[in-house]
Amino acid sequence: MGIVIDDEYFEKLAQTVIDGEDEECVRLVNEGLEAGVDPLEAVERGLAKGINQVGVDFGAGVIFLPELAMAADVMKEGAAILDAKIKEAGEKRMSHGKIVIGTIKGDIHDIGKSVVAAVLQANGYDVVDIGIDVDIDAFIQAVKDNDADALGMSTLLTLPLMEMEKVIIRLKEIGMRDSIKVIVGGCPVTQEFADEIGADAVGFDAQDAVFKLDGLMGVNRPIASAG
Ligand code: B1M
Repeated sequence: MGIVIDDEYFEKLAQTVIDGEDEECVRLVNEGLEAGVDPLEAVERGLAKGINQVGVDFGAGVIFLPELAMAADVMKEGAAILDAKIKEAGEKRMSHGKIVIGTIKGDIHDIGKSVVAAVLQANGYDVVDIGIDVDIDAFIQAVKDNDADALGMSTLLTLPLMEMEKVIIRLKEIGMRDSIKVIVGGCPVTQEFADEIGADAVGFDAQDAVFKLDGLMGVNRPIASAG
């Protein structure tokens, strides 16, 4: 009998991340896809739930960096399969605009940024993902090279947060600020912070990033959806 996509399925998926069980994670992801699971739901209700629990345990000193890293590897493996499906399921007809996206300098977290990139792509944006630990010059160069309409910056760390403002200041200095929309995101990024540094919008999760970018780019759609 095939697998059933229910609360128990998402809980099991989350548990594979918590337990660092990569093979079991990949098996559940693939079986879930065969059974018709929505890939974004599998990320959000399954993998992300697991990694968030791991983050809480790490923050509380219950687990340490090796366990955190192992859980992250499991999450990455599962998310890579699901991100590919999210992109495949996306609109292929027209582009709503081009966005360069990366994680700011000093930060190597890439899972959330990659999920956002996949969901934006699935929703009709051309996405240029320039990776992690991206410095000011690299962001600016990528925007120029790709003639981008928007720039997305992600971080999960509090310490390098001001790197986002430095990029915006550089855009102003070189006269490019008015020709590009800037969206920021990641767990320490609040609306107040985004306003303070002069970003155009903050995305609180991947779907919210689509919603906010649509607003900035003047895209109207009944429902922002990856499916
Ligand atoms: Co790190 N880490 N980590 N970590 N890690 C956090 C962020 C932390 C909160 C854990 C904790 O202490 N509880 C803490 C940060 C504290 C702080 O600064 N406030 C922390 C720390 C301290 C660290 C190190 C410094 C640990 C150390 O070395 N002592 C180190 C950092 C090194 C560095 O970057 N220079 C470190 C390293 C790592 C790993 C490498 C082990 C691994 C990352 C692996 C990887 O990415 N390849 C890791 C992980 C996995 C986490 C947690 C547990 C999970 C992050 C994640 O992938 N979430 C995290 C705790 C937590 O967040 N619960 C933690 C799942 C992902 C789908 O969600 O990334 O939030 P998220 O993305 C969401 C939204 O935020 C939003 O949409 C995404 C999809 O819904 N979003 C955007 C994100 N970017 C966006 C951009 C947008 C719009 C929306 O527009 C452009």
